[in-house]
Amino acid sequence: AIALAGCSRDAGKQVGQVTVGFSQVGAESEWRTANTASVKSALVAPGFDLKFSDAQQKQENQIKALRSFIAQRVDVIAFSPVVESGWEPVLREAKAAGIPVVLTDRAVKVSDASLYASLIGSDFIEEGRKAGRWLLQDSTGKPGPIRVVELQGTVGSAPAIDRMKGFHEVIDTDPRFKLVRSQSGDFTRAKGKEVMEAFLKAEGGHIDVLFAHNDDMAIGAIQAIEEAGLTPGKDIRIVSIDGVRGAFEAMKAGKLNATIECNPLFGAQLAQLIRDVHAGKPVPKRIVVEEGVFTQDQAAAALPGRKY
Ligand code: GZL
Repeated sequence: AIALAGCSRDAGKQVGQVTVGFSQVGAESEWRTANTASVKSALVAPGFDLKFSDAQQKQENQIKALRSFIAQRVDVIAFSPVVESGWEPVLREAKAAGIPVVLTDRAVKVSDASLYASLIGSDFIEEGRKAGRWLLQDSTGKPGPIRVVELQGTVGSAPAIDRMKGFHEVIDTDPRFKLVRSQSGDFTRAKGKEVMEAFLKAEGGHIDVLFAHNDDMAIGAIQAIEEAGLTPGKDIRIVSIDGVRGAFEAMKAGKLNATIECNPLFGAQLAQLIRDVHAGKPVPKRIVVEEGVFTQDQAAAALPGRKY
């Protein structure tokens, strides 16, 4: 019995402990950092043995991590797919190895939905709609044309595809809005600033609104707008998504007009989902995280209570 207890598969693993392999997108934004903290606080805990990997926003690193988790024969694999496509082969390998997969935050495009047990995360199309509805409401009484530039998230990622879809579903109904530029800033402050600089050079002072798929790109763009001698939040109204602390600080300073909350703090829900999947219990295919909308006038009061 003693020899068996020491065998390689379960060395150091307590009875009843769930070994989880988690592949995170990277550390590209404040949102991602908060999400990692939430996942780790829930899974670096009794009952779990967490193997965590950061992919630096590269799909090949995520696929390598998933293959490593399969080789280590973890009990459950969880990951936030950096892009929607290209996952079928490795997900089939996980299925063949009998290892259930949980998607967190972002979706995948696969022909066989049985390749993953559940997706827990936000409804990005609705987040895009909320940004569009805020812009419509904030443009009441304003004449056209209202010239809009858009900083897209990571090319091919579910949030970038869906936020764009939801935003345009709403504003394309109003002929005053003209989308003059739309390009990816890869969800980072640095790239957001760089692309906004290019937009400003190309469009001069003829930009009325910036829609950024996340707050980090909006914060980078705010720097570019100021360096161009314009006033963010006034000369160019800005709406972005995530609701991170930096966005509340920018709104408090009058430089950002609204942020659509995208809640990263689903670690505890994920832990319960993983327990249920491991126990073979039926789980919902889609778990949507609840979230709100925050505007400039609410920022100062809301800031102290923000958890990320
Ligand atoms: C959204 C998440 C996005 C955030 C970005 O759930 O996938 O990735 O909006 C992050 O800040 O980089």
